Amino acid sequence: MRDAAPTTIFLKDYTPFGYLLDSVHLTFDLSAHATRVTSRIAFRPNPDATDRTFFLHGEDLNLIRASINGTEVSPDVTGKGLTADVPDAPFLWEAQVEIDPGNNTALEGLYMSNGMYCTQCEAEGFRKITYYPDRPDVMSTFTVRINGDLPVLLSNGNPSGKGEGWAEWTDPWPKPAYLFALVAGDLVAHPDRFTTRSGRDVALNLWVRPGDEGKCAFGMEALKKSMKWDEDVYGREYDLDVFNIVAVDDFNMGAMENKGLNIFNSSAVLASPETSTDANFERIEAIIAHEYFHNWTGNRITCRDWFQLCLKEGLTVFRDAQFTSDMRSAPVKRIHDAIDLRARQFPEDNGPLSHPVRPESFQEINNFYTATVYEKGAEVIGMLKRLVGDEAYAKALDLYFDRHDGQACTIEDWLKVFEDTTGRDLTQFKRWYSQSGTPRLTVSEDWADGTFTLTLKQRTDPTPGQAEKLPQVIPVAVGLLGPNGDEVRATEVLELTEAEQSFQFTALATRPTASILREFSAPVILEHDHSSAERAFLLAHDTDPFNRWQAGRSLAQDTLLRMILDEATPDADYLNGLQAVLRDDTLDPAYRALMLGLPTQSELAAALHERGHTPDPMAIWSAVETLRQATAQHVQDLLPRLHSEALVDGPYSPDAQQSGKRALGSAALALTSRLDGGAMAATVYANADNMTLQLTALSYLLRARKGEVQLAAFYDQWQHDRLVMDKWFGLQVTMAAPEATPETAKALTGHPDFNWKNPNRFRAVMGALAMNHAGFHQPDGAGYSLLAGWLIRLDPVNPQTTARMCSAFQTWKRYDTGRQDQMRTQLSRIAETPNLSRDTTEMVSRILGA
Ligand code: 0A1
Ligand code: ZN
Repeated sequence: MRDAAPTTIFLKDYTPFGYLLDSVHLTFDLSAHATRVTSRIAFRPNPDATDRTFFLHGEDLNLIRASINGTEVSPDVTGKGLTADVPDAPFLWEAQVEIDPGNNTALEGLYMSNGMYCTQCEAEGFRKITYYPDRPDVMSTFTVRINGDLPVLLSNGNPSGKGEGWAEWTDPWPKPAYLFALVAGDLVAHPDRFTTRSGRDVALNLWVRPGDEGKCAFGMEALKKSMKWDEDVYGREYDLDVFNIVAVDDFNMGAMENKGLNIFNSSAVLASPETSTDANFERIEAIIAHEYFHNWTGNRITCRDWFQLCLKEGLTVFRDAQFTSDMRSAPVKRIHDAIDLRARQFPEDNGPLSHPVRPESFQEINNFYTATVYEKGAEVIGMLKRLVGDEAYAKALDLYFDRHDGQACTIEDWLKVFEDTTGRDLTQFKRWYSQSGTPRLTVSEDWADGTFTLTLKQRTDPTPGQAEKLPQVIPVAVGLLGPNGDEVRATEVLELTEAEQSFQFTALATRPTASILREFSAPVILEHDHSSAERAFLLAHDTDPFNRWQAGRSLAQDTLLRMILDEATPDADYLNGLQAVLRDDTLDPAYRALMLGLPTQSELAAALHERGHTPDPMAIWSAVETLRQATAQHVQDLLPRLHSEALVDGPYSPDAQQSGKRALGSAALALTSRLDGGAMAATVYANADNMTLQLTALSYLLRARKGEVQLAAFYDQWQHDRLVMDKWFGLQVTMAAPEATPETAKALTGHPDFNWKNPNRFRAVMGALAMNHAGFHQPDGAGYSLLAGWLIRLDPVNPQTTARMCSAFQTWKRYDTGRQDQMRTQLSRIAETPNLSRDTTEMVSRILGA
């Protein structure tokens, strides 16, 4: 229910909890609508705290009884928790509450999914399970007894007893409540084992619903690789006798790192070649790694408070990115990450939802699991590593694990280990954590007497709550190329610390071409007005694979902007440069496939807006279509060769090499379909023996406005498989013509399989609608009102997913007044809905700038 006045929580107000917890015992008597949770908690006064108020969080709980040292008490209970008078000495708190997991559609706390009990406690879900100091700096060991007549009963830690209808689990590692988990259901295990480097034999299990056993092998392999990698690269070993992963169909996010019992959205763990695409496999490998790596960065060392969320998330994303680079291709991973950052984090950081990597206030913490905290948080760590060097980074991490194991920490603790290791003062670097907005880096060049001068300027536009910005420390990796493409200066890292700074390169024979921000060394917007010829030169010669790709991307963006603004025709430098790259079969197929990508339509809208133009989504869409058509014609002769290079020998494998070939094949098929009206795509579809091929072929058929027969056949073939059906729903909206997009999405919401209470299915349709730029922004506002109507309907059922999806409107001020008015109307319609959740209220009011 909506609070009368939503309260804002501030970082500066942090105070420790008045009590320490020596142990927690929980007993669950499971029942769909009347689960009893009995807690026994040993408290003692915290000598480091001044405030001894005994307040326990609790929401949607029915308190049955409570006692202190065996004497019944009657605490003051509100909708937020309870307070009680307690002794000024150690005491035992006992309480029993009743909860209703069967009606918990918000998927936070204890809830049910297909008859299975499961939990989600991050960030503040444990308070929906029992009364507790539900904050990450309160840590304790847990013993959990589960009574229930289901075959599989799981919780954190190691099993410590079981019998008919019950099981007990003991977690020896003190943890905050957000890492608590319980699962009970009719599940089957995909078992395996792992021996740690110091000889601990760990039983691994991936628990799934009967019928999903065939989709476990890949996830399990990814887990074992992650365990080994964390030992090899970070020296971190696993610390329990069992590691359980459970797949659940109803889940708000990707997955959750609960100690010893990770819970995964089934879309983030279940995979088979027939049902999953290469991209699904890659994502699963990364998420398994991410959750596993949290065991050290998040669980053994956790966050003092939720403002420090980036302490665990930025670092863990950085670690999972390193893992993916090691398992697959480092340049390809870096390019993917840059694409993702620009698509998701830049719009956030340059709009009404902009916030620092470490926010300073919030109303609902669930709204801060953002691209800024996660992805920009990881970029900040990458910059730190680049600035101090690999060796110092490794030493600092060893010190971090040594010094802070078992603690709940802050960003100050994190930076201090780097200061202590390197002697560097990180005061200015710390602005990356407090200052929001994407810095813009402008470059100007000068050449005289064998000296090449680069002048770098930085500026960050004002963001909500931050009018004035100070210069940040920006590591700018630069290399110089000679006229025939040789590297005349290898990559070096320039440290930009001032608003403006010049760097000189002397003793050069001829004027070089500068390759700036190599490897995307900082999460900034680079404004370097290179000519088309210079970009084409870098596209042909840059020795840094990231910047070579970037040169092509910039050429593409330049030509698209000219096509949109000046009705120019596609640029020959771009088309010829691309052709040369495609022809170069020494280049990794995955890399060549990336070269064929274009900036997203939303990115183009942002670029137009930044240049003072009002983006017209339909004009952007047609420019992209025209450029695609021109590209297809221009590289037509090369397509047969690309198709044959993309052929894969032997059985399907989702590894980097094969999936790179398929990515190139798919990019070539996209172009071919523009020339043959989908004939080849129809053949590929008919012969496809894996989901990657099946889905790409189907998508190009749909784009060619063919494929109705295949779409129906696909439904018949996969109707039984919920994850594949999510693809079926999403693809139709993604591939619809702009004018038909809202209607297509609307029709799908009437489909009997549109189970809108399932977050994956809801996102399949509504997420695809929001992502179809020209379709969502149809001038009649049909996309806006459709999405808003569904968000209003979902809010009382699942506030978290509703609030996250409001971000579809975050760019509303970029567009023309007609569209702005329509979006404002829809946002106000949401805002004015009676009893709107705290989550959605906060999001909508931030987006409106209220
Ligand atoms: N910590 C998890 C993500 C996660 C966050 C919040 C959730 O519910 C509000 C669920 C999962 C991770 O980083 O993987
Ligand atoms: Zn995480």
